[in-house]
Order: sequence, then structure tokens, then C-alpha cells
Amino acid sequence: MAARHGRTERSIQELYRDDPERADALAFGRRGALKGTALAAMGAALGGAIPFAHSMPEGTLPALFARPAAAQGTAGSGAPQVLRMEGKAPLILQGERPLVAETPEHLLDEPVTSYANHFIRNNGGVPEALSGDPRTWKIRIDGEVNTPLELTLGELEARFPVVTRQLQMECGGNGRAFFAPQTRGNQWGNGAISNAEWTGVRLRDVLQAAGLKPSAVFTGHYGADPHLSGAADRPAIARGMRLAKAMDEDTLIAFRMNGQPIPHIHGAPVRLITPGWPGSLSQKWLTRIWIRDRVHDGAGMGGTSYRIPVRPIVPGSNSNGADFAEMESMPVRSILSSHAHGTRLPAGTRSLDLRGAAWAGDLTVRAVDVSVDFGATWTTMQVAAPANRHAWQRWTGRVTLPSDGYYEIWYRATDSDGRMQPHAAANWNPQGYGANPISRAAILVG
Ligand SMILES: Nc1nc2c(c(=O)[nH]1)N[C@H]1C(S)=C(S)[C@@H](COP(=O)(O)O)O[C@H]1N2
Ligand SMILES: [Mo]
Repeated sequence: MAARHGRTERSIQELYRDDPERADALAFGRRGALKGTALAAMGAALGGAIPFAHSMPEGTLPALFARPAAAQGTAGSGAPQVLRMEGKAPLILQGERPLVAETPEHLLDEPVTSYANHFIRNNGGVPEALSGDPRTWKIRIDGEVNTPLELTLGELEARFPVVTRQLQMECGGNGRAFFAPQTRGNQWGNGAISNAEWTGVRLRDVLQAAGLKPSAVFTGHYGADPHLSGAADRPAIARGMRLAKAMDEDTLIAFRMNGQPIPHIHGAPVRLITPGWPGSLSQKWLTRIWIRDRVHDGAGMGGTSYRIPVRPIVPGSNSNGADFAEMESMPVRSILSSHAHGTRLPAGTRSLDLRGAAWAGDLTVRAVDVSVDFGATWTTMQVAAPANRHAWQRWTGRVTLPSDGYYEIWYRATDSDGRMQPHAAANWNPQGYGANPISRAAILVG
């Protein structure tokens, strides 16, 4: 071992990337304790001593190596891929066609998500920017209704009560990068989430004005964005939801974001906001809501699309989604916004004031706990009440550190039904929805 020490030190980070099992065996040895030259090698690779090495779990990649590359702002090659867009922070560019960008967790430090820090998720192209008066934009409500409606944005605003709420919007694939084996789709960390303040009318009020027929069971949503193929008759995405969610008082046809007209990239001039359920149900550039007498069958419905196994399937296996169920309320998740993953703090730092947010779809968050000793002990954070139903909840708290060195901040939330974020992404599914494992941020002191 001693003779190999130098080489181990240089290569352990690469080895953890290429062959984590062998790296772990090398680092921990057969007895599962990290000590001696292996501990020194691990410390060297991580950039500091590891004060809680004795509770470092075997078989778990150190967070500094394990955090998905995308979540660190480096896609693949190591060169940071950042969004360059007027008024937007340098978000993590997940793709340019369609345009998709993730907000780094530490930029989600505002209680109300600003335009600058709001993630972007498109499935198709971005429609032409509006010319003319946005109040003349029309939406159609048809299908299983007594009176099909065609309403301009001006009429919507004048005819129905206007409400303003802070609402979470989270992509159904948020956390996808945490799945093993990897699944297809944008490799999101935890940053496909927002909590902006939306103003609009309740979808419920508009559906009641149209009058729902007894046969009405589902919605189907359409927007003005073109399919990437350019085919005019192919919607980029056309999702729908059970009527119960459409009738929820927080499901809005929104026309203002944070008090301003909705920015073009976020669906100007009018979009749905369906908080707590997959973000794909928050149709942008909204043109039509088709009320259906069956589960909607538009683009992004059926098979394995936004559907998850009722009974766990073998990770990595093929499935046509036959016995999957629609993904509805999103699972509990927390983010840390006060410290970026990989932050280096001055030597002598002995306590950390932490901040973040947590949410749980249609439920609320009961607790957020943090560990700085690899899960051996946990400290309870203070969790604020949501600003309103379906808003995220901010959390704060302090942890103490015994000495300089490498730490991992582990953070996990528990929902109001008692469900806690799991240690590893669970219920693997082919398109990677609902991965919400406990998160780990690496911090170096000194
Ligand atoms: N018309 C339209 N609406 C859409 C989409 C889209 O591609 N087209 N993407 C959906 C998805 S998958 C998500 S997660 C949210 C993202 O909204 P944002 O881009 O404003 O963050 O919009 C949803 N609404
Ligand atoms: Mo999404």
C-alpha cells in the first residue's frame, strides 16, 4: 500500500469516477474503515482532512465526486455550460434545442423566485414574440362543456376574480441525475423548481363559466410553441390532468409573474400554473383547454411519459408503462441555498448558518434535518409556514463544525404524511421522474 500511496493519491478521484466500487474497496479496505494511507489519500483527493471520516459510509461516493456534473455547472467536458440570456442569471445550460436551463441551488435563495433565477424548460421551439396588444390573445375552452368559450386575455381579466399566489412549479424530472442507472432526459440536479408569485384567474372559475358536462373527466392543454420538427399540426407538448386538480383553487390561468406581464420565455402572455404537480401541466403560451371524456392522449401522455411504476420495476429494465400511473403530486424535496456545493470557507470557521427551501407537492413540509457527519447525527432546522398553500417553505438553522476540513452537508425534508427523502433515488422509471434522494453538498473549511 505504501508504495502505491502516491499513485492512489493522484488517481482516486478518477477511480471514483470510473470504477467507484474498486475505488471504495481501495479507500476503505476490507474492514470498511477509512484509515491510514487510504484516509490520507481520500483527504488529499477531497482537499482537506475529514473530521468525521469514522462515520463516512462505505459504498457512498464522496459528494465532491458524486454530485452530478450538471449540478456543478459543468456538462461533460468540464467546461461550464451556461445560459447567456438578457436578464437571466448564468443558469446551467442543459440544452439549446429545445432550450432548457437549470437554476443552481444556491441561486434559489430568494423567497420569491425572480425572473433572473427561474429555470427554463421547453419541449419544442419558442414561439414568435408577441406583436400587438397582448390583451387580444385568445384562449379557447371546448370539448365536454355546455358552452364552448373563446376568451381574450382582456376578457379573462375583466370577467373573473383575479388572484395572486406564490406557487411552486417543479419539473417532473427534477432530480433525474440522481437515478442509477441513468435515464434519458435532462440531467437535472435539484434546480428545476421555482416559487414565483403568479397572478391570474382560477381555471375552476373559467370551467364553471363554460359549464362542465357530466362526461367531463380530464383536461388537455395546448400552446402556441412549434414542434421541433416544424410540423404545424404537431404540438410540442399537450398534457392534461384529472378534473379534481383542474378545479383546485390554486390552479391558475396566469398572466402576471412577480407583478409583471409574464416574460416571453415563461409563456407570455398567458399560461397555466398547476402547482405541486409536474411542471409540464403548466402549459405556456396557452391557446386552448380541451375538456375530455377520457384521460387525455396528447403529446407527453401515456406509456412511460410522466407516468411512474405502481410497483417498483428492475432499475434499467425496459417497460412500456402499461401498469404505470400518472405522476400527480410531486414528492418531498429540499434545497440548500445559502452555500453552493463545493464552497471553500476560511480556516477556523466553526459554525454555519444554513438556509434553503423545501416543498412536497400538494402536501406541506413537516421537518428539515441536516447532518454534517455523514448521517450519524441530525440537527433539526426551523421550517417556516408556506406564504400560502402550494408555496414552498423556507428553512434556516445552524450547524457546528469541530475543526477545519472536508464536510458534507446532508439535508432532507419530511412531508406532512411523514414521508422522508430517501437515501438513494427510489422507484426507478425509464424517463426518470420523481428522484428525490437526500442531498449532499461538499464544503471545505480552510
Ligand atoms: N407550451 C409549452 N408549455 C410548457 C412546456 C413546453 O414545452 N411548451 N414545458 C413544460 C414543462 S416540462 C415545464 S417543467 C414547465 C417549465 O416552465 P418554465 O420554462 O417557465 O420554467 O413548462 C411546461 N409548459
Ligand atoms: Mo418539465
